Amino acid sequence: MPAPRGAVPVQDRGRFRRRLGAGFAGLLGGAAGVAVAQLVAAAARPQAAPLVAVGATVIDAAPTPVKEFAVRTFDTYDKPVLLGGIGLVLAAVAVLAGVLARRRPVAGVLGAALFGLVGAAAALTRPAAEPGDLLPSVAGAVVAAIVLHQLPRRADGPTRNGSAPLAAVRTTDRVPVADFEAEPAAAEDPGRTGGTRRDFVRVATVVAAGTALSGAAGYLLTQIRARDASRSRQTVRLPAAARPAGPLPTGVQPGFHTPNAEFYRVDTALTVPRLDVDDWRLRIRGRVDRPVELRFTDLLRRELVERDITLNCVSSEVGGPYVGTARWLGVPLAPLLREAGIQAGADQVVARSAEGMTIGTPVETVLDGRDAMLVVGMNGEPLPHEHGFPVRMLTPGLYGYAGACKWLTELELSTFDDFDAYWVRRGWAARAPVKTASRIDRPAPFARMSAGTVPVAGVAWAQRRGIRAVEVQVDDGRWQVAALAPAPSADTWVQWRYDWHASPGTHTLRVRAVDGRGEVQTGQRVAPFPSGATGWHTVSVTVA
Ligand SMILES: Nc1nc2c(c(=O)[nH]1)N[C@H]1C(S)=C(S)[C@@H](COP(=O)(O)O)O[C@H]1N2
Ligand SMILES: [Mo]
Repeated sequence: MPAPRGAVPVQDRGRFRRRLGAGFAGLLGGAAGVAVAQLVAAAARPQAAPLVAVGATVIDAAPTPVKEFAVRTFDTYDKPVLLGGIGLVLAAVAVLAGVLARRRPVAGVLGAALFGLVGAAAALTRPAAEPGDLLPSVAGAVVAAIVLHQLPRRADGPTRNGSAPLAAVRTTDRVPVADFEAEPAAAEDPGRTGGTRRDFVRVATVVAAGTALSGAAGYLLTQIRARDASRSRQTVRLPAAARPAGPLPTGVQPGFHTPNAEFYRVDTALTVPRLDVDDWRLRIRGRVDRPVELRFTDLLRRELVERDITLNCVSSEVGGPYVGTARWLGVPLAPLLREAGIQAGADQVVARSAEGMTIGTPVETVLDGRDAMLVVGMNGEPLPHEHGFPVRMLTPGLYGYAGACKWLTELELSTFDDFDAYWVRRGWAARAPVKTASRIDRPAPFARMSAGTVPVAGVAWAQRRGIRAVEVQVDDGRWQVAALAPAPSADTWVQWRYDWHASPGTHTLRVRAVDGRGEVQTGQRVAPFPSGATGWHTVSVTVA
């Protein structure tokens, strides 16, 4: 190396800069690959996008405690956090591939191939995968491979043996000491190094522009898809119910129905499945005498019922937010299954969804007279996409993971011995009746208020059994009976209220319910896993 004495720092800095450039080139290659993969997926099948498929695979593979931690820590941001994490790992790998590819372009190709393999493997092993789902990953990998092969070495200028890595560079017998920026040595021959840098910048610019374009096109396609899907939803005209729910009993307070936009959402879907109602089919198969396939219009021709039903999630903590009540319009499920002819021994209905969820419901709960239904309407409109459009299942009295499959596509009559549904495989209870629960909504935790009469209010629920009474305890005092608003049925929550004569100081408010069978809600604190939380909701407040 003809590096002059004393110029070592400059040379080091030059090498660092070349590596920086190569790392940046790697990042660009990764970004280009992802953008192209997303674009191809947006055009073909959104769920086949490598980021989404890898994310979904991570969600499915994550042990239950990790999932719980993620939901607890990040709440509804768990999915963006997951995608962000995957993005960071990807970026790190891309930078590394770029740095290595500066001297060995084949390393860049290998890095890209790895990216493609992981993405394709994830996409192809999704429960609802199709062979074509490997295309987005392959397309992305090819683009990333080309960029990672061509760009990082251009960060380097002419190589040691004098052969220029690109035609535009004039050969020289001198190794550029610093070619990425106008360092002293480079300044001696601005034409040569300028050419190298210019070529790197030119290629990088083209790649960046292509990446941005692909990204924009992918985004646009996604928007168009969403618009088409919402059009499909808008074409739906729901018939009136043969058995409507009727007006709410007088005395029911505002807020009884949870508006669709505020209804909690719990699912494993990284992208909301947006199904087209005309393409939708429901197969009823398995241990039935007459398998059937139904279209959406077939469902609407049947007798529809309308019911107020409270739905809640098993993963909700005591006092947690994953509970809501809606007016559901749907097709009663029991007659539908009976028509298909349930065979002796079948004790589990396995519901499958468009994105591959499986939810197992005891056959007896569908047939015992409760309003188990295939829901098509929610609070007066077609089901929102987030809540399972066009059709979801709903089983009053069971937690959502055991009876409320969204984006429903198949009902298989099976047995609990033969099949473990998604959450059961992850340790959650196979049979999951809702536990009696109550919640204080007012006052808010740690609220400050002045002495006098303070309304304490909230909801209590024990679907199928109903709520007989709600009691409130202040500090360690006697349990006081709260006033209950009427409820349309045992399948909904009940609004309660207790007028508390608050005295100055810090106080603890506690609530418990008594279900329709006279059983008092247990105060024993139990975590949501594996069959639902128990314990009394407690709120501390300060009275001035
Ligand atoms: N396809 C599908 N259906 C699903 C789920 C899911 O992840 N995928 N989650 C279940 C769970 S755990 C609950 S609590 C309810 C929540 O329904 P919601 O999001 O409409 O409130 O949907 C159930 N149905
Ligand atoms: Mo749930």
